[in-house]
Amino acid sequence: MDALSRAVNEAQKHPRSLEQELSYGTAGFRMRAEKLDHVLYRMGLLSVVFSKYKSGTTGLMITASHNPEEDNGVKIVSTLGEMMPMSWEKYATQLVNVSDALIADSLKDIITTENIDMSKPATVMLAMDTRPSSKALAQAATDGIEALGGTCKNFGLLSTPQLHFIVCCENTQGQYGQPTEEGYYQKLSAAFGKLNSGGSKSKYRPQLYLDQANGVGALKMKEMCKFLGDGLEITSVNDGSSGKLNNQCGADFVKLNQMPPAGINLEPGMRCASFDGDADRIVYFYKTSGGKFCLLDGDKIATLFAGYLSDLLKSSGLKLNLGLVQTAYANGSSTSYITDVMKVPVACVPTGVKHLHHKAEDFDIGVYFEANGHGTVLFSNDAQKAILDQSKKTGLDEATRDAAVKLETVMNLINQTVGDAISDLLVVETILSQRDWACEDWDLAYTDLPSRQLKVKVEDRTVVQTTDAERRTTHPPGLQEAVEGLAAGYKNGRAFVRPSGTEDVVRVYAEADSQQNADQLAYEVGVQVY
Ligand code: NG1
Ligand code: ZN
Repeated sequence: MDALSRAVNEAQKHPRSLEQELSYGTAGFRMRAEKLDHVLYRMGLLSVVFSKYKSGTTGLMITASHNPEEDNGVKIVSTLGEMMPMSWEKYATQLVNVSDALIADSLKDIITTENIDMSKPATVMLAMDTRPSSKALAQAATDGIEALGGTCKNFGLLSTPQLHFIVCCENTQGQYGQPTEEGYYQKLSAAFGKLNSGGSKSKYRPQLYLDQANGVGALKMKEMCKFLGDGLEITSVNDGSSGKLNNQCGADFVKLNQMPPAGINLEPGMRCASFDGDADRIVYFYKTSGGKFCLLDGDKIATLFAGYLSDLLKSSGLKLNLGLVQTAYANGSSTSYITDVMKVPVACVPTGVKHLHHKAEDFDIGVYFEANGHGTVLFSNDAQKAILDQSKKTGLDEATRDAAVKLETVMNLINQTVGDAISDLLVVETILSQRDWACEDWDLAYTDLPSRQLKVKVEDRTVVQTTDAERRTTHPPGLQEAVEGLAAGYKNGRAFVRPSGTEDVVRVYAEADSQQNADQLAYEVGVQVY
């Protein structure tokens, strides 16, 4: 039996019972876990075809990130650890929606269009988060991979960014690191150790309270700590030993509710952070001596990173352009600060890491973050080479060389393949330590405008269509004018509406000069959508 017939045959074990049309969204396919069996089988098939197309090892991650424990999802990772290209999303959508009998036709269509040599070998690296449904879904994916003759390397539980890292290492012959979980800990901990070799501090304390969303990040951070030695003392909260995944905890909960997660009795002087369910997002928070809860979100992390890298660039004598990439959800104060004070170019792109990542590639050093805490830094090949050359150059004065070596080491601490909560945590801690800052010092850069996000359930969210990096709507008629009119009624008022790519809702965002006004504006805009 040829591979395509086997793919159809094996599909009997994973029949498509769902009539609903699915689409490969902001983060792959994501929904209630019980609906996903055939989706995983078919994404197993696609990851093999994609591996043959790329002539390299691809990845398949089973997770629904910050969504409730009952959900699950899948996304395909490309050979350098980046997301599967957007041009392939239509194939994923098509393959998932055809009837069981048409699987071979759908695959043939992709193979012919992309001119794929099916005799090439294919390997897929698979990993999953801690959801109860993940294991069975991993079996469905494995069945798909093997039906098309691919080799499945199942890594079991990993954070999403760990899988991206390992896939990248595998396809770059170890240049990026060793393609194992241990290789990940070794690379990051070695860089962290070099950058944090002691010295007395007056404000920075190497103690962090870490809310791990009861997810896979808890297991992986525990492993990482074994490699870090006593450089950083972490108090684990929501480590999965009793609570439910993402329930009253995690980065999304803290960001949306602007309050500490369950399990942390927040007191002034404590530095805290929250991971999301698959450890690709992180936010920090603390309480002022006056008792106010303060969030240090993705925007604040981005400016911390960009400020530090920009200083290192200046001191190292390197002429590389540094830029920042945000989405419409970035707080208006952050954008003004980056533009007016830091004087760093800033770009705005639609929601979803793939858009941010892509845009960040336009810079020698591109820092990208979503306000919700997903982000990383990309160094172009030329930038990497320039930094390595400078750090090895003889005849430089000590301060210049030191800055170049630091840049090189920070580069090794950053997981460039995708936003990574563990790597980002280690970079934040390094910068705070080197600057000798407490959270309050970091937070001084700018003051967030109060904001509010709302979800509105509508019959058909695709009715809302957007333009200008989702900052304006083009449909339904009149909505944009109404939103602008409402925002104009508030000092510093700004609002926008967009359909979610991961949930069946329309999202409303508003900011204004006071929390009450931001709440009111969000509500008024929400009424327009409803
Ligand atoms: P959607 O549902 O498209 O808004 C959400 C997040 C994104 C991104 C994806 C993937 C917000 C407003 N949106 O997308 O930033 O993280 O999930 O996880 O936070
Ligand atoms: Zn996530």
